[in-house]
Amino acid sequence: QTAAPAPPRGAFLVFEGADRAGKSTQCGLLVEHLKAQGVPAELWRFPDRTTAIGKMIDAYLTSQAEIDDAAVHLLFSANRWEKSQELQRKLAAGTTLVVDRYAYSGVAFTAAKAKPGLDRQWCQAPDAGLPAPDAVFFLSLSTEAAAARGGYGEERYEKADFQKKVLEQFQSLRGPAWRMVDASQSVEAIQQQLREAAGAVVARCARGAPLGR
Ligand code: T5A
Ligand code: NA
Repeated sequence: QTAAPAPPRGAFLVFEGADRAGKSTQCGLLVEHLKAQGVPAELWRFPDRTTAIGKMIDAYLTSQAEIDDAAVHLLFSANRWEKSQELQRKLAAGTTLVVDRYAYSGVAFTAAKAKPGLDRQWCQAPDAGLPAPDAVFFLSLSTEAAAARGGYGEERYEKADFQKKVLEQFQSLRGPAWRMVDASQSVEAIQQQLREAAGAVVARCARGAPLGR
């Protein structure tokens, strides 16, 4: 007996990359393109700073609050869990979600702190069981090129030496769903590649594809 085919659904598209690689720029353009093509699509981001947990994370990132490294790691993960039911409902209803950062940022940024007790395995544990993206578009940009984009901002992690460590962590998180994108190209050239790659994933999910964990 064969299992029933998976029903059609929206695609779960994640964007990752170091700070200033152009994730938010590309996510915004991709959502507008998908909508113009008649594909129901929404822009999401993590951290989602609008929730109670997200407000604590925002205070931490803007240095208005000090939070223990392990505790803030769990808050970032909890921020994904508190959105995961809604995320699955949206996908099941046929909406494609373009998501600016996800659990890979969570692991890479905490593991890059290289603190005892915060190794990669510990960092990955709280996110185990979350919905898995259908594709992870990794915008790849050197720390030097990123810093040249108007310089890093004022937030906690926006320092070149730390960003290098984050990039090393991201490298070791690469999996089969990852698509590496050269983010040193023009905004338009990157967007063109993303539209083609994302279109194929959206079409596959619309034909019915099980959502991973
Ligand atoms: N974090 C996050 C954790 O520690 N744990 C977690 O679990 C999660 C989810 C969140 C911080 O929290 C950390 C990671 C982060 O440090 P955020 O809100 O996602 O940060 O970060 P932002 O500061 O909003 O965004 P980034 O710094 O990551 O920038 P983007 O989105 O990659 O880049 P973007 O699109 O804003 O562009 C940056 C600049 O470059 C220009 C843009 O105009 C802009 O000025 N630009 C280009 N210039 C030339 N060529 C191109 N192709 C360009 N594309 C964009
Ligand atoms: Na951003």
